[in-house]
Amino acid sequence: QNDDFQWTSYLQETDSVCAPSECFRQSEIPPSNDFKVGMKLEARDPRNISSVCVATIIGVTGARLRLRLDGSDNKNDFWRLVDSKDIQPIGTCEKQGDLLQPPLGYQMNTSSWPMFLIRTLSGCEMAPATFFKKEPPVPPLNYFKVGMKLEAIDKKNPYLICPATIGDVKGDEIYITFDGWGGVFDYWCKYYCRDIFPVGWCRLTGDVLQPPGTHVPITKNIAKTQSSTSKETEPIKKNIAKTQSSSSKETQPITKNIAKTQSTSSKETQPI
Ligand code: MLY
Repeated sequence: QNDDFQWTSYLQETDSVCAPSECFRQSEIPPSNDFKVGMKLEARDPRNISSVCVATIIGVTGARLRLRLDGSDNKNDFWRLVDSKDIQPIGTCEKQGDLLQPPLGYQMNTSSWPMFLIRTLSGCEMAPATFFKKEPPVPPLNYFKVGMKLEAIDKKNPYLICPATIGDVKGDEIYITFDGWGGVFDYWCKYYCRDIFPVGWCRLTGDVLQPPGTHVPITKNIAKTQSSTSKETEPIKKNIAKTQSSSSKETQPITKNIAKTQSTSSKETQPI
């Protein structure tokens, strides 16, 4: 998997560094994903965040779940990490004295909801409580610096995780820029956003990492470029990077944070 893109050679080619794991609101050892397609759980409705709804797992990718709200259409699927606070076992709502809500865009008459709920839950396979992991804490400070590399979800195509660069830092906000895509997909987010990951995340979780875009030339370390007055944004020919990266299976750790992760435990280890 990801045979056509390797961070190690890419970081060398771009003369850049990865954002250390301390920057992220992610477990240093990614959580295991034990969920199975078809299982049901409770999920916050992304289009109406005050509602908790029933969701079915439509797909499993890396440490993420592809979810569809029961009673909704197939055009509004969303993805959540197994340690997201937006998901919980079936029964959690009831225990708290709350009611499960129909999703925004519930396709039938609202009066049919109570019966729909009974039917959708009857005999369903409920995701066991042990599969849900605790959300990691917010890092105490915004440690991101302009030019650092990371893996980030493309919010316009949220199933995609892509190589990205910190383009700007302002207070507790960071600007995520997608390598090779010319700015169209870039966005601001909080430094503790759950949609961004350290370099190596996809390799560790088994999720798919997209290759950089080919729409604009990849530039070298933007921190360096910004600090000097001269234009030294030498474009990197993508095919060169490809040729180099495909020549060998990489066994060497990419960065300090990944090295740490790899040496402490295997992928199967469950965080607390
Ligand atoms: N079909 C879309 C996909 C773009 C994805 C861009 N991400 C990876 C930054 C398009 O080509 O517009």
